Amino acid sequence: MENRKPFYITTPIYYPSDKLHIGHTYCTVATDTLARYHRLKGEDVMFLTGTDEHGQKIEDKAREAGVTPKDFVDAIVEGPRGVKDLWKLMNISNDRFIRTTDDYHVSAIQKIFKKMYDNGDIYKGTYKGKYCKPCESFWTESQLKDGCCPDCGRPVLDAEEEAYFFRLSKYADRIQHLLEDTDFLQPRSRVNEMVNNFIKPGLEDLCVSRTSFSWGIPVDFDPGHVVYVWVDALSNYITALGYCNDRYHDYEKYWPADVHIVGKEIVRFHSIIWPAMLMSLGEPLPKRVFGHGWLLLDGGKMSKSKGNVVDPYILAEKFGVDALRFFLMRTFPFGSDGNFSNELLIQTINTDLANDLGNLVSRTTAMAQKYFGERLPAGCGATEGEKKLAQDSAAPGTFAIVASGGPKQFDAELIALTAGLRGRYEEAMEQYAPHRALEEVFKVIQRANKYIDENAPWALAKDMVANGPRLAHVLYNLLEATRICATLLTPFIPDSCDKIFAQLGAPEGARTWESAAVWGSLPENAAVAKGENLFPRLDMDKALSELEAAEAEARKAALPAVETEPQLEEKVDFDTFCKSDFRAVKVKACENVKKSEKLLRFTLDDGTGTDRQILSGIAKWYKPEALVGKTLMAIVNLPPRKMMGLESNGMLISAVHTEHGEEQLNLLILDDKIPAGAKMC
Ligand code: ME8
Repeated sequence: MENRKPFYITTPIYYPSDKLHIGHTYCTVATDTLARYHRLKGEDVMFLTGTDEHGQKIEDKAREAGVTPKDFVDAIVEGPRGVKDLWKLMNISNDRFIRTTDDYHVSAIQKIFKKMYDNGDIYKGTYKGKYCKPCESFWTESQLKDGCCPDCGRPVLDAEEEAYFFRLSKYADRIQHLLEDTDFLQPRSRVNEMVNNFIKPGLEDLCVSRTSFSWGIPVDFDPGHVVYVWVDALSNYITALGYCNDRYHDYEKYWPADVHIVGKEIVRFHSIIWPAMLMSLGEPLPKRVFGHGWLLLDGGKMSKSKGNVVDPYILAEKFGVDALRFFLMRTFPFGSDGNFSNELLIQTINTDLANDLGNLVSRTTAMAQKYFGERLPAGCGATEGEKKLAQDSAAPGTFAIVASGGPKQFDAELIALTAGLRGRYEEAMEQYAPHRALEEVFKVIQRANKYIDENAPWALAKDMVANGPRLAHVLYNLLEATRICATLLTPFIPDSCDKIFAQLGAPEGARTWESAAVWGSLPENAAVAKGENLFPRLDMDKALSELEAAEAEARKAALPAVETEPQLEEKVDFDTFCKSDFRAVKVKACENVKKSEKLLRFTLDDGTGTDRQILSGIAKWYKPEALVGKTLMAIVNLPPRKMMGLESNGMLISAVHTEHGEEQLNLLILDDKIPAGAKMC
């Protein structure tokens, strides 16, 4: 289709130093919802996401894991349950995926760096200052908060090395104007933060190369330097369209971006450094940067190092992808922080999806089928008067005044509210407030449920001769209101809306943006088919405990399969070793020690002719009766010890290791042909 308006939208490119969590999922689902909304409106959308794969942190992590940095990131990006798998699972509709290790991006960055160097905006100097490794950020002394990184609060390192600098200071005035006098940065509250914290104290030139590590894009005219990871990362938005490379060819079509969606802690990079780089390159600036809030857990930011991340795989597998997508968009106002909790998730599913939306769809389709079979009778659809009322009510802000009392008023109220929905929804979506758009949709859904109660179709159905036409009209109105809500919910819960459309019998033409503003677009004779229950109600306690079990299982699976204690460095001389008397012993009797959960009491034949008693804390791993008759290994010259009032003379030898975080113990069981008392040496 020619002449469609291009719309270019991006997420940040994710840093694959660990698996992604629900916070990353939030950001990508929000961007996906906006991208789908623009597609619904008929725009020619380019939706970009990807991964930002260079930098010291990844180099360090790869070294710890004993693999190359490229193998390390490959596993997290392409591997099972990695970044790409997660976006597939979450039904993310990105048109392109960039990896900053892609060849075309690497060579484009070298050209971009050289361009800025050639035009005098990059020069060589010495970097002295502070560096936060986890954030890959340089800071000046004055920017630190209590001596630590102002973003993550962690300690910073002293850094001094030869480096290239970008003349950020040169662009300070233009950037201040961009932030203060235009709509470039949203929400507006983020502008003051940028201007007061970064621009007013004096914008310093930015260090844009490093020599102390090598996992980055080399500066091709000065080997030994790698390009600062943020210069490399930010440029993804244009290299992925073909800027300075031949891999893609749609820079002219899509640039400047309509919006970069980013988290609040990286607004600084997107609203100060990125525009300055583009000014230096002589390229147009993105039209907008939107800084969303964080999902918090117990009031703090989720992070792998704090061990408080929420795994989106577990939630999506347990509750369904659409339920999770919906929860993220419905619950947290997009520009602010929000507290994540499993209770809130379950509650939202029950209230909005099961009670409100699910009930509306299932009650409406079930009644249509029960009273009329597959299709409503002819003449049940929108009247000319209702169509006119809908048109009059469609303009945002207007709401028709309707006749007082009775079925006509119920109809008019439902129709007027639904007809104005698209306008109110659009206004919210254009302001990056998907939560408000959903609020509007749910007002209609709730009104439609009330309309069922007001009209009591089950009572009308008692006299089909007298009430049949009225009943059919009521059901048509309900199908029609549901259709419009489902159309506008498509960007949020695409798969569920497809199922709703199938149940309503809505043809393609009645699923469009245009038809969402036209009351009566559903054909009267649509084939209604009651389907599966889309959102079953959850039992809070049961769902929570199942979730906890799944999370515990996943935590366990993430632990190393087998761990053993490191070997001791300290040497023991031979004579000392020989002082330990290890003997084969045969188990004559074995029983649990009363009142102890841990101890087993062994009666052993040690070859001396006198029984030996040893107590051993291994009840967790062995049933006493299973050990009788076995030949074990014991050290027999330890001083006696009392446990639970019983004397233990020696210690049984066992092998100990950790498996998925749990200690495992195996007694050393010897061949039965070894006689009791045989010395071990
Ligand atoms: O910042 N709640 O990557 P990243 C909401 N590579 N959003 C969250 C979040 C949370 N708890 N945790 C993370 C980077 N995010 C850079 C971007 S772009 C040129 C380079 C968001 O993987 C975070 O705010 O650390 C950011 O927008 C995104 O996830 C990627 O974070």
